[in-house]
Amino acid sequence: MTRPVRIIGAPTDYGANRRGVDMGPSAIRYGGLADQLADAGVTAIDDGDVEAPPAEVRDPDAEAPAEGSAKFLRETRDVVTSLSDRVAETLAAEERPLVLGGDHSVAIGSVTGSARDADIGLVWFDAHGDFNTPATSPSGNVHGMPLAAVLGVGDFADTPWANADGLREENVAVVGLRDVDDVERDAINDSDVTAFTMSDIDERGIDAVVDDALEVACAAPDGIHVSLDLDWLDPREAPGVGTPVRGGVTYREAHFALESVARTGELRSLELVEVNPILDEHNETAALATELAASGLGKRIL
Ligand code: Z70
Ligand code: MN
Ligand code: MN
Ligand code: MN
Repeated sequence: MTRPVRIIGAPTDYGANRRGVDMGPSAIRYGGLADQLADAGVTAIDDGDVEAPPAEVRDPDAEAPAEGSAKFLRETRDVVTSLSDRVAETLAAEERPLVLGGDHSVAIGSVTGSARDADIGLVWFDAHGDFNTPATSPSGNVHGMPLAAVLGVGDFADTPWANADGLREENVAVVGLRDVDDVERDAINDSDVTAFTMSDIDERGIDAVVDDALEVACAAPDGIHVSLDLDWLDPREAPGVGTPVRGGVTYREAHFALESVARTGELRSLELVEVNPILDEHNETAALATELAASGLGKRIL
């Protein structure tokens, strides 16, 4: 199954405190995405970006959540709603969406679009749990909430535009955790999501952990969405991210994980988020994102 890939940019940092991740889609394209995909033998069509006005011209509190804090909620809803449509249309055309963020709140659009009229699995590679809700968030930053949002956790149960129809907690795996808030930890443990920390990877190795994560996700019948937050990697490999956290996976471990994704033959949609060109060194994090996409999309060495 070598479906053509449709690239869809979502240049936002509404979810991330104006840190520069809105320039991610440009940096990833400039970092050699087209060449990497061609090398991987993938036919790619670039669909441009969804519309996302700069944060400066918007009011972060134009729409307040029922309880707690969620900044730029109105803007986030507008962006993820159009992204969700584009992802669903891409899949309906038998193409494979490759979404470029943007902060991780864009995953609400990617996942809801991918899980429209389909029962999908989800693998979430991230240093963070992204399992806060407006009521539990310490920051009000929506990029700390997208996984809870698509699963309808807490107040998100009453936020229809954020919930993914064809996604069950039983088919979700999170890999690489090392920075989780206390309340968030309880919520993850109370859920049916399968979560692996960096300590699990230290103990069992990347192969065993990624195999388990893929088994959880691939149990869903209609393929998997892979959401790759570049802060999953160690900041030595990926310095250009919104929130660097020491102790992440290595270059080799990351490639191995994405190669394992490709080997399942179940990849339905992919996204690369939280690339921050302002904090990057010579665009190396963006270039690494393009390499990892190629691995996930089946680039062969021999
Ligand atoms: C913290 C919060 C965070 C990045 C998610 C951090 C969230 N748990 N940071 N993704 N890059 O504010 O919710
Ligand atoms: Mn994230
Ligand atoms: Mn993260
Ligand atoms: Mn294996």
